[in-house]
Amino acid sequence: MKNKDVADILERMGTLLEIKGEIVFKTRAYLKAAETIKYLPEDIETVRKENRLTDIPGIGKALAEKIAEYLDGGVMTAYQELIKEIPEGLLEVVDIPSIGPKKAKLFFEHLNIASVADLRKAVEGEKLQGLAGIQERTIAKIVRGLKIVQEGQARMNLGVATKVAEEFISILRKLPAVKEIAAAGSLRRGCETVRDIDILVDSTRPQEVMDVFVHLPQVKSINAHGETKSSILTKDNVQVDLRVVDSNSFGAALLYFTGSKDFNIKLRQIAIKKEMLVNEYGIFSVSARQEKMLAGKTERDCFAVLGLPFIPPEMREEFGFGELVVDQKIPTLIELSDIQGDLHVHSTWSDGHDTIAQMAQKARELGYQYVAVSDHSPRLRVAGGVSPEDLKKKKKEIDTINKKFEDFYVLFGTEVEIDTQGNLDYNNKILSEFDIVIAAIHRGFDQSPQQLTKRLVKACQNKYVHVIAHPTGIHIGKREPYRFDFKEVCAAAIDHKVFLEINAFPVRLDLNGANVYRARQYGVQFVINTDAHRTDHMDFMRFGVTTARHGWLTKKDVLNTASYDELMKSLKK
Ligand code: DGT
Ligand code: CA
Repeated sequence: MKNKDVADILERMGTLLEIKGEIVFKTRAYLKAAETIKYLPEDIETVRKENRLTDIPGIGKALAEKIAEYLDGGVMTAYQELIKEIPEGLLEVVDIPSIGPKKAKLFFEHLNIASVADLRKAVEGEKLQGLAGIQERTIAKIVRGLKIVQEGQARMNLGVATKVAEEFISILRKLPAVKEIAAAGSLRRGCETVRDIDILVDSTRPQEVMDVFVHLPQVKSINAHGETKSSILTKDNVQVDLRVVDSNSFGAALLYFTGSKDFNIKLRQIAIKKEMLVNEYGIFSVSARQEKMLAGKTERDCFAVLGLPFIPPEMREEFGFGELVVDQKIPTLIELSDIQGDLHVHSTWSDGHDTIAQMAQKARELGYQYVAVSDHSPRLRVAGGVSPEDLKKKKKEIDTINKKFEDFYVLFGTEVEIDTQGNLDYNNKILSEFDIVIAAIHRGFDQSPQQLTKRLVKACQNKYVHVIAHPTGIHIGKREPYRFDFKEVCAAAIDHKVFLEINAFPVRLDLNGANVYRARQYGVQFVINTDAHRTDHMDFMRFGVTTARHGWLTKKDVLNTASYDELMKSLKK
């Protein structure tokens, strides 16, 4: 399946043409075609073989020829010609927050900056100063952008990490030599970002497992190839470490390599008091003259000999440890199957790809009782916000769809803009007509923490607002969270019965686990939403649930675990 490769090269082409300064009409065509092919439900190579490329929406004769050339011979002449003129390195330059195609072009033409490394050097050598339209403020933003990207490249989001790990695990699991296999590390703990992937295997034939692992087609380079530990880099530069242990130590190793480091330290302290020793091979008694192994086969056994209940991996963070020690009761954490609906999805009424009917169909396939189609408001023009006139038509469409179902409900929602003063983009009369109102900030991130706090608090005070979406505004690897008084916003949310969102979209995961944990301690209630812009995105719910678990949430902390009737009661303020 070459769909992703074709989509990638078309997207790169579109972006390079943007940098070159081509007309929007032309660049858009490439970007749109890339998006279409990325989500094409069939194999692009089959489409090519059957000469149906021009049947794909948005693909004309010229584009089809380029795609065919690429599929048949592995090169696209037009792309090769273009990168002679506009270096490929600029694709990474435009990915730096606050740098768009125009600035990339300016830097390239005037300073010959053709890569992120060039840009970094130019910034350090103060070469950007004095360029037309580039002020000190802009340079400061670029410096910050470079830093975010560097950190983002060092850590991938939970969605990417899960995909890579599951791919390796599903292949290795099939080997006869593998008895058990599991991911460990930050991924298993449900952290929103992951530096590298740790996989653990139970086997008595480690060499066999290692040989298969390091020679998989996904592997770009081998960092280490040992008897019980190997480490590779995938073609997408993700580091995957594989360790093999035997059955007697599998539980102890899983416990050890799941971490967190802080959690391991606390466990060792508990063990010392009981005259025990904990390491990746097992738990040992050190009181007798001879060391005796007490547990190691399963994690549960290890916890038990330490006198502890089983602590779910998501709860093994430093931030929760105080509570764990004081009160040994482990809450029953929320599960994906507890979720009864998604309250923040978009449709073609704003910037979504799919219709309300298609989103509803997907929600039904997921076994949900309800979905709220919460499109943007007009001020977010880039996202095609819905005008007050169109809201009436949208509502009618929802009513018609709802007539078809007896046990499923589409809610009339909105993701309304909180403007720079904290006012909402629809008036109260309009807001009162929605089933659910989600308020969100999409601009003015640079305001003072006081002003940002004021905006969020004011939104909570509006009696029609039910939810604050992606409360910190983070975009993993692209944008830092905006600064505001978290505690004050939590207090306002509690006072006005507003739910804080755990946005499950992998580049957001906002609130993250640590913030959820904090907000929960204050007494906040939550909702887990995908912010889906197409049906496939609704599958991201699992990452939101993992994040909720990482913040210790139970079913009752989360609005959308409620049945439809309970939900509607909760939404009546
Ligand atoms: P990451 O990869 O930065 O997202 O986070 P982790 O937690 O996956 O960290 P990693 O991959 O360095 O190590 C995996 C686990 O192995 C870690 O959570 C705890 C354990 N571990 C690694 N090194 C040490 C160590 O020096 N001491 C202790 N106690 N545990 C360690
Ligand atoms: Ca790791």
